[in-house]
Amino acid sequence: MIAMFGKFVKGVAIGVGLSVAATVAQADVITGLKPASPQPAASALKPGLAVQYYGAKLNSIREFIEWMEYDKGKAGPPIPQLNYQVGQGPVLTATATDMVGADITGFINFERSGPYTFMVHSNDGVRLTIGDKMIYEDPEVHADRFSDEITLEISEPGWYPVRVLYFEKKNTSTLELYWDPPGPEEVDYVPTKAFAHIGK
Ligand SMILES: [Ca+2]
Repeated sequence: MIAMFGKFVKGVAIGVGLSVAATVAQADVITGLKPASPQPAASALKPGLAVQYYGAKLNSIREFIEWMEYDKGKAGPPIPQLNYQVGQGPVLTATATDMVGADITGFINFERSGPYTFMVHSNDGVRLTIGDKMIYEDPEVHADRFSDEITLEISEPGWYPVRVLYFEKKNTSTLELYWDPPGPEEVDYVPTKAFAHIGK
């Protein structure tokens, strides 16, 4: 009896494990992202992402969106890539070290089709949208914190619109974007060559 019971429990455990793994795998793959249409002309693209800065004491991405209805902000130097873990230093390409909202826009290039796994490291709030889909949000004040792995299944290579809403309230700030593209590359910051914006 004991042996049979043990076998039963083991069988249930394996069954549950498989179904949980299958559910997680499905939930974690994001599909249906839309490439920019039409694709931006190469001659119009400048390196990095455009950014509009707002001087505001914010507690959430929702507050930031409301703030932007009343404040046009100020354009800052383009952001070459998202690799900022600056402690108490200046936020991104701004000069301020605290109370900054950043509306970051441009394009991200997927050179090949296939699965791209992203990770976001943020402090404070962030919302990442690619190809018209929100792929990640950690919208309130927090210490440095990583997202889970976020896998995008890209069916069509090319430039995709990207928008990052981000704010730093006080003390330390971090905004990093990592990916693991299909192919031989390993996990690293999304490289500068994968970002562009329409320059004036
Ligand atoms: Ca902070």
